[in-house]
Amino acid sequence: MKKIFLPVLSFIVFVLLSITGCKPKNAGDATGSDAASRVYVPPGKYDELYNFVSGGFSGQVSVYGIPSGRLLRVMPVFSVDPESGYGFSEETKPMLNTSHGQVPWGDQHHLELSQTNGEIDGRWLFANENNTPRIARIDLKTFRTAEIIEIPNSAGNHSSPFITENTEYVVAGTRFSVPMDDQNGDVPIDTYKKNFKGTISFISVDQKDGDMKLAFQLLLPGMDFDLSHSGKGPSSGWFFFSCYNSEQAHTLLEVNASKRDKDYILAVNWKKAEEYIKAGKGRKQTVKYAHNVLNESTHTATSTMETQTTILDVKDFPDIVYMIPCPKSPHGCDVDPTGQYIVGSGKLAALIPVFSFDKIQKAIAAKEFDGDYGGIPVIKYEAALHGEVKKPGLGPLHTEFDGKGNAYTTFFISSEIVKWSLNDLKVIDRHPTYYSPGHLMIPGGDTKNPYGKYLIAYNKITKDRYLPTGPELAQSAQLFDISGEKMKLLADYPSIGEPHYAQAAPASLISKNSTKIFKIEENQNAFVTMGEPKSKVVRNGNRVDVYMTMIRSHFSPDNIEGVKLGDDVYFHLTNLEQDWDVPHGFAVKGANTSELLVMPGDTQTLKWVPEVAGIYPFYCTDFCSALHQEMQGYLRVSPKGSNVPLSFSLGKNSDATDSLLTK
Ligand code: K7E
Ligand code: CUA
Repeated sequence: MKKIFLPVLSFIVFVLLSITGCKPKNAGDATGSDAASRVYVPPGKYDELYNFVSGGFSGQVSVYGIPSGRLLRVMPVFSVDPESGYGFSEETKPMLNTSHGQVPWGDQHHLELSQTNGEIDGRWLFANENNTPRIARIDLKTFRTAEIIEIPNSAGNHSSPFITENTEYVVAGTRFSVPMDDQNGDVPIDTYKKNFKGTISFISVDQKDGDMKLAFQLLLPGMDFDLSHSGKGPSSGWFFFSCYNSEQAHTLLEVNASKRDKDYILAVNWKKAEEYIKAGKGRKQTVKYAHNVLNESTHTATSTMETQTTILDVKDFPDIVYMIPCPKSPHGCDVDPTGQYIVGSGKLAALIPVFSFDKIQKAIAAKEFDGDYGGIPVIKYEAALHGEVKKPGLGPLHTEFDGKGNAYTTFFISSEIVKWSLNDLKVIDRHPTYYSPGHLMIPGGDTKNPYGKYLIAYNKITKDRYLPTGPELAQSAQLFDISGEKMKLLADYPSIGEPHYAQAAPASLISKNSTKIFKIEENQNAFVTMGEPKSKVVRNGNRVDVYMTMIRSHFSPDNIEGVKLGDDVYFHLTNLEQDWDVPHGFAVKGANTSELLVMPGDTQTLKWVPEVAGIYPFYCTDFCSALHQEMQGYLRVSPKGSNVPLSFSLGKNSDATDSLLTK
């Protein structure tokens, strides 16, 4: 035991030391001379591409323009957003419901744009959440989170949400193996090998409205699934997942899951699995997971607790999955645009293996196996191998493609991007990154048709790239020009949270569908106020509903009396504007929630429970007009049992008392 332990440990120490010593020389002036003009987007002009970037531990997704690197928006997805009221308003609270109750935060790593025939189609953006396993669908008409589905039998939903060529499925592989949800999970941790299982979930996507459904799950031996990509072209109908911890360790994984020379890439024949499901195979399992959907017409999300999943134990269906040995602790698992080559990036490997789909198929047909792993046939490494990229760099993590036969891989430890040829597997170019890149992204770089002009590296370490901001620094993206033989660094820009994977698409694909306003006459929110004359305040027991409108530059009503302690007050704000870019905000003193930012034609509701009698001002938070500062009002709260009648008004300016000013 000790023999293995020490060399592995010293290698890891070396790796860790390398991480802190990774600053390349001449970090200051690595850009080409025309870099400024290449990224300059003049005032009033649009960027060429939308870049959607995962927010990591911020739980959100940000949108940048490329090539300028300008931040266009942060879209709230898995974390509450006090700026918009997402997760605080009654309409959006259900989006963050889970089987564990309301979860206000998420860890968001990977994004996938929807595809048709293996190309980006600009309809939806899918996002994963690791910690409380979930997948979100963002509607690219509104840039709003439209749906979130929780995934049962999973923990650390990392290998997710990778999609098939026609967005038939979004997949989700569990990082942590765990006891299945319908089993007693109260087991000793050292029974990992017996009780802990891995799963891969296939979530189907309705092609019309995008609605997600947990179609089926594959049950696999306990280990960690890390990343994945679907096949395309010849490998259509297949999916590839990197797996580490084939050692099945449950403690000190940095050592104990780094022992074997090779872990695996799991090849999944999902078409076959789908056939079994259609034939009624698989075990129905009772589970509990939330499915949250935003209704476009009511502007209101609902959360449904689903109770069933269908599990295919791959032991019983041996022609669904195969293991391909892959050195060593693979992270990225990337499929080239032709669908022929599968690239595994072993974090601790000194080479990059490239597998050939044709060879994998031949090996399966000829049963060129090297035993099995938990009942899954292991294809002989050489039989599946197209070839190895020798001495590419240290710590390969992720690979994307330019559609011209080249691959680009990030190297975390040697802090560089390496361009190599898929054809002869020779290194063509290398360029330092500042510092330690994780993912990289070429627009469309994981599709059949990459837009191979730019490459963006998302770096894990920022250090001295920007003005210091104390101990906490923004993470850093770096834009490269990859149109020529050599990569050229064009720009650095900070990013939000911790970016992992990203996607990008030509701007025209998305901007043409972008919603400008919600049509007020189509607003079917249960608490909409269709015009100022309909505004009102209604008491029902201790519930007070305020049907309030917003328009430049007042609320209606703006004076409310007769609310009492013990009441629950619901402010239903309808923004009556029908112009692009005229939101109004709403904030009331002492609210324990957030503001609401209400878009034109939208209705949003804030629940507020007053705790002390008195006068509570409310006001518009968004500078909406020259008289924005006049957009305000008062709410009077009286003690419990008071006989102040419920009343509301707008523009009644008579005075019950003499003003001090006129005395
Ligand atoms: Cu950051 Cu894709 Cu979570 Cu690699 S993962 S870096
Ligand atoms: Cu409405 Cu400011």
